[in-house]
Amino acid sequence: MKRRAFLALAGAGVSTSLAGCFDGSAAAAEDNRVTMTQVKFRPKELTVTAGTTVTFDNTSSHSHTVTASGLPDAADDSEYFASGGFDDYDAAKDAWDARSGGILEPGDTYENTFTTPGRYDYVCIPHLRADMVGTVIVEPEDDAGNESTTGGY
Ligand SMILES: [Cu+2]
Repeated sequence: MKRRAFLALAGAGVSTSLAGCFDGSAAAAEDNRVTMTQVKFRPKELTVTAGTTVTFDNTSSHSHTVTASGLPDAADDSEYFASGGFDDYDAAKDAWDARSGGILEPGDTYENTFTTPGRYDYVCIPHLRADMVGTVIVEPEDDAGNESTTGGY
C-alpha cells in the first residue's frame, strides 16, 4: 500500500517535469508566430528554417500591415511578401494610403511561407514612424537531404 502511494507520487513528479517539457514545446511552436501589439511585432526578430510558414497574428485592437521593406540578397522577386499579397512595397503603401487592401484588422492573421534563406525585414506601414518593424531570419534546412534540389535561381 505504501509502496503504491510512493509510486503514485513518483509518477506525479514525472508528470510535473514532463509538463515543463511540454511548456518548452509550446514555446517552440510559438516560434513560427508573430503577434502584433499596439505598435510592435513580437518577437521583433524571428528565426525559422527554410520552408516554414510564419503566422502574423493581429492580437491588438489596432489595424496593422505586414509589409516587407526589402528583399534578402538571395531572393528573387517572388520572395516579396505583404499582407494583401502585393508585389512590392510601393504597391502596398499605395493600397494603405487608399485604404484599399492589405490591412490586418484586430483578429486578422496573415501567413507567409519563407522558402529562401536570408534576412527579411518588414514593417507596419501605419506605425512605421513608431518603429513598428520586424525581421524574419530564414536559415537553410539543417539536413542536406533535399537541400537546394529545387534551386534554379
Ligand atoms: Cu501597426
